[in-house]
Amino acid sequence: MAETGVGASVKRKEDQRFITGKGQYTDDINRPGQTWAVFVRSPHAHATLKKIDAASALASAGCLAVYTGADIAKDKVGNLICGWMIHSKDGSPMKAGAHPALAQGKVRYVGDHVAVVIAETLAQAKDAAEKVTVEYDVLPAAVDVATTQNAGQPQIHAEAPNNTVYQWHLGDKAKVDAAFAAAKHVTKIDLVNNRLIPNAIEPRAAIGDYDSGQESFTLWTTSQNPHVARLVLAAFIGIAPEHKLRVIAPDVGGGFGSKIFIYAEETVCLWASKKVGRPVKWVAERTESFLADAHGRDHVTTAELAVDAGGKILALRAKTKANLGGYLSTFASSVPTYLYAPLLSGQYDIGAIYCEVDGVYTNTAPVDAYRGAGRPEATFVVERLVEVAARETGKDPAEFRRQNFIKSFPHATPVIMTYDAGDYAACLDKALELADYKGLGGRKAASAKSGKKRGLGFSAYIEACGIAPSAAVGSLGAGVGLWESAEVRVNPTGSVEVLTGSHSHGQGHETTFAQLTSQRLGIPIEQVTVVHGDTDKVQFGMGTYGSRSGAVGMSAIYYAIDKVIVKAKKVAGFVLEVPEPTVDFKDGIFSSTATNKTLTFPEVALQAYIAHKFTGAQLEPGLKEGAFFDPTNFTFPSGVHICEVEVDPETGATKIERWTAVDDFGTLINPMIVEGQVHGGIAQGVGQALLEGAVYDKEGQLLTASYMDYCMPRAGDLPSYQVAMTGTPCPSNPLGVKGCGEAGAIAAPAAVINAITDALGHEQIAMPATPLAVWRAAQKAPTKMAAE
Ligand code: MCN
Repeated sequence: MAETGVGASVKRKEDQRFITGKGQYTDDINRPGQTWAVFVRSPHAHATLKKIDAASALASAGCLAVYTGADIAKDKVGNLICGWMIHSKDGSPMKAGAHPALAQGKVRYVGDHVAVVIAETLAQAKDAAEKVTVEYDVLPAAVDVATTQNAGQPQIHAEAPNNTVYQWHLGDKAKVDAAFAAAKHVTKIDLVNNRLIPNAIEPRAAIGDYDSGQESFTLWTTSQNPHVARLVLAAFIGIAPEHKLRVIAPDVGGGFGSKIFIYAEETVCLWASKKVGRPVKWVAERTESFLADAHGRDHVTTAELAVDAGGKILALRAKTKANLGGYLSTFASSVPTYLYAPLLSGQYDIGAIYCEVDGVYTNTAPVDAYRGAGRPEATFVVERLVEVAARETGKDPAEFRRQNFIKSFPHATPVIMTYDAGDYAACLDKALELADYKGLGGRKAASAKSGKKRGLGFSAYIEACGIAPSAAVGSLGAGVGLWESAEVRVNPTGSVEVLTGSHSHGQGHETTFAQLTSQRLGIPIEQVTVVHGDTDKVQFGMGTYGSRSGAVGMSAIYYAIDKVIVKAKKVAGFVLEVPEPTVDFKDGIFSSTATNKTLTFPEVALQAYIAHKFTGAQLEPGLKEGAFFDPTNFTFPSGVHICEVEVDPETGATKIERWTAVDDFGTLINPMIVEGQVHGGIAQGVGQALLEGAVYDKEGQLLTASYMDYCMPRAGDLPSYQVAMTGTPCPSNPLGVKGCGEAGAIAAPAAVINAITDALGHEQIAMPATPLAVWRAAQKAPTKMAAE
């Protein structure tokens, strides 16, 4: 059992079907009588819709219908929602404009949904879509997050004057101002956290299918949280009551946040399937994904750090403008507020923190959570500030960090977080050793001999994940609870189905959840199947994001298993004819001090269903239990990543020579899967730091709408990572698990930029540090640093 239980690097069960082409993705599913949807999208960033003429489209071969915003308004289809209420510092609620699934009156970004064309085949739908004539009155566009609030800028939503959705703040301004006034040294930096476009391997897709006999709908969709999709589509958008709507998210090829949200396309496919009386399928083409998937990041920030004469950090303040795009996506408002500012204490004991965030509309695609969601932005602010402050005050960056680390737990920060457990110095020590920090000087000298510049950058990140507890997020404005549910169904022969409200789309849940279950029930891992992603099978669930499935989802399974064991012991007591309190269960065997007989788990399962050894009055037959788990706190994974680069000042090329990651994810269920999560996260963080960046021109045209223009990291851009773990168990869940799914993406950007600026000798470089940007920066004279 040990080789498949908790702590074992079991190969992923699900990979057999994925690597043999047996996965079932939404695009693999086809329904009898299926039709195809193609969306007519706005070519303008900001325009009034004057007239939509669908006559020639409707006359074209195979075209069945063309629907516009007027049709969904007539059918009273509700608007798409943003489920997190943010209040401005003056107490007023955020100012959000309507977000219809098909544009009404106005379009607000290139790619906005103007009409949907439904035809017999995809080719016919595309042909017909080209024949829809739309008359636009083109308006000037507000595109730049830094200036969209300025007087004279185009107004995107009448409800949000100056394009300002909220002016939010967190922390004690007066205390921070006083600390800055008393500081010996103040470090000030301006940062841009570049806009990213999620690129899951599988583009989004949806099939809406209305069954007139049952008066019910089924939606197959690429979702990370099918129950939340059903709830929103039922309760807010009003497609159908929940019991008449089944949402199935089958195999999903990655999401990274972009598939949390409830988008226009799935809403329209569902609604249209009833109108045309046939299933309606839509599959995004890659350029549609670039244009209309929710983007990530896009902050402009000024940040300052106050330090005393002894090198102690006194205070931090930050002012951020966060781009929310042309409409508020499902969780957009929470990302630059409660997922960002509460992490501005980093791993440091900082007495006072104050952060102001303006959430603003622009004529760009909606911006929402993308791997890390707010926490990479916070880490970038903190770790750039700390690095620059160390350099400016002549301190070794590692020792400056160590001096300011939080050293005892629990620790309440000034920004509403209570860190539960950690050992930051342990991660730093291990990382310094693995990265051969002492040998850096020699390696720098060797690089210099060949005309190259070598630099090393730290990122000592912290994140709050395992996103829950319901009461806490509720008090901060969330519209939903963030617990998780599980059901453990034991079959009469002792095999087990685990139904979970989490959703796996690359994270290996079918393996790690089975590891826990097989170990605790003492049955082979092959006897466990994990079921997820279907609202008709799983009772309810909040889905996967915020690295919550291990800490919250698996904990619900843990407690459901507890209940199964309690019941199974009762069954065993009857079968062994011993008092139930004497029954012990260990490694799959039921025993009792009152008898020398034993029973295996499958034997007890069978007896639970046969029910011959007890009466119905004594015990309910069967063996199936469920649990909802709501933790008492977030989990706080942390770690130290060290990136070492060599920059060629002649070409601007940056080569990552070494990457050391030492992370604390508490108890590890499957170290191999965890390491894989770290690898993937670092790759995304390196992508942000060196290569990726969405670019809109002044008119709001997305210039980076294909892989020709938007550069994803490839294997050759990445080093071989050196990954190690420390482990302080998380006290707020029974497994001691902390989330690992976003850590790499949170840590990496600051490590890369700290390394490049170390190599260049000045701080003047923004992300993405492309060869052109680095070459330009390399032409600037290095700043004389205090340490020199
Ligand atoms: N795990 C473990 N031991 C721990 C912590 C986690 O063995 N101490 C395991 C878990 O059981 C799970 C995996 O590691 O199999 C990731 O767990 P967790 O950190 O809880 O994250 P989630 O499963 O909730 O996944 C969400 C997270 C997020 S928020 C993004 S974004 C992301 C990520 O996972 N998107 C991904 N990793 C991704 N990986 C892939 N392949 N595709 C995505 O879209």
